[in-house]
Amino acid sequence: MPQTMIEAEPAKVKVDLGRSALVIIDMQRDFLELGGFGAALGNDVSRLKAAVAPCQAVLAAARAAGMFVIHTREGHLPDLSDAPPLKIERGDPRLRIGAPGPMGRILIRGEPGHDIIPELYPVAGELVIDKPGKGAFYHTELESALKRRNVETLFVCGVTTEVCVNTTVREGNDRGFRCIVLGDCCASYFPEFHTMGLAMIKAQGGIFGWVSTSQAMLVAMGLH
Ligand code: C5J
Repeated sequence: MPQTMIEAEPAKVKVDLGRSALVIIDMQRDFLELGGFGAALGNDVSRLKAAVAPCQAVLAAARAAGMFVIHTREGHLPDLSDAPPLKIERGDPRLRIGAPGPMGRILIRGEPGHDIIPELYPVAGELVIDKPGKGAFYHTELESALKRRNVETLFVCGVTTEVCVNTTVREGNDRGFRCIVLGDCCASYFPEFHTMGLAMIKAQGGIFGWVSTSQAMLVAMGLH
C-alpha cells in the first residue's frame, strides 16, 4: 500500500497506508442497543446508529486492502476484579456494571451485550482488544501489537466520540502514533459533545491528531 495524502483538519496529512491500522472503538451492543450500558445510563442509544454505515464502508475498504484492523471492547471480568469500585458505584444499583440486564450482565466480558454489533463483527485475522478502561492503550496489548507491525498511523472510528475515542486518541498521540479520527464514523449520545470532541482533537494545529471523514479515507485509498 502506497504513501498518500488524505484530506483532514487542521490540514491535509501524508500517510503510509502500509503502516496504518483501522481502529474501531467499542461498537458494542452495550453501547448501541437497548438494554445495555449506554441505555442504563439514561442515554438515547439511537444517536449512535449514524456511525454504523460509515464504519462498515471503511471496514470493507480496510479488509480489501489488507490493512491491519483492530476492534476494541470496553468491559470487565465476571468477578469485576479489573473494575475500580468507583467506576461501578455510580447510578442506580440495579443498572450498574455487573448487574443483570436483557443482554446479560452489563459491560461484562462474554455476555451478549459486551459483543460487537453484527454489522461490524470481526473476522479471522482481526485483533480484538478487551479493555477495562476508556482508553484502548490502558492495560491492553494494543501498543505492542502496533509496534510489532510497525504501524505509525491510526484511523480511528467508534463510540463515543468524547469518551473512549478521545481517550484512545490522546493515549495514542502521547505514544507517537498519528491519529486520524474519521468524524462520521464516530458518534455520541450528545451531539454537542461529538462536535466538541472532534474540535478538541484538531485544535491548536492538531494538538491530539487530525479529523477526517470516511469518504476522504476511501479517496486516499483510491476507492472513490
Ligand atoms: C463510555 C465509551 N462512553 N466506549 N464508553 O462509557 O465511550
